[in-house]
Amino acid sequence: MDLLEILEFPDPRLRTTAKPVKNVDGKIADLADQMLEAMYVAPGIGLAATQVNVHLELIVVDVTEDKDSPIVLINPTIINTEGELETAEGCLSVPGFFEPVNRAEMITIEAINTAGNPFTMEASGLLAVCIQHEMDHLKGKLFVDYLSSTKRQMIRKKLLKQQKQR
Ligand code: K2U
Ligand code: ZN
Repeated sequence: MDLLEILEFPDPRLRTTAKPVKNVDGKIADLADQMLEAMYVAPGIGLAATQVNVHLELIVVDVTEDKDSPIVLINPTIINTEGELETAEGCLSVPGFFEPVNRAEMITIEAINTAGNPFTMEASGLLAVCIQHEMDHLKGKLFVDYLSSTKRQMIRKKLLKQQKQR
């Protein structure tokens, strides 16, 4: 099966608010597998369904060096945050740009796994940053929204120019 296509800023579809997954079935599990494949190939360490133009609350992450620890989060909610951490963030939907963004250093998340079972997990450091970044995607939010309008417009203009040259 072909790789899922990743939408690029300023595609308006990236601004769509995802809907909760009502029924965790084989189709959702297959979509998660396809998203993991697209993420590893990109390469990236996270991907939200919004980025592949599927507007459901589903994200996949794998921040490990060996790329052998995928986490699938369905209908994720953050129930606790602690601390603050600034990291240079990139995004597969904003290729070639990395800018500092402040996020919570530690988060506690409730979600559902692909077996349909609810679970709670804690994440800190890069994993916490990645999950918060992906959860922003589900709200139609991009890391460029944390930048000045001047910087965001500069990135928008450069990406539009690149897209037109394809
Ligand atoms: O949502 C995405 O586009 C995936 C991001 C996730 C991410 C962004 C910022 C900070 C951590 C994770 C991509 O993986 S960005 C590319 C990348 C690759 C390796 C390490 C960090 C960022
Ligand atoms: Zn992103």
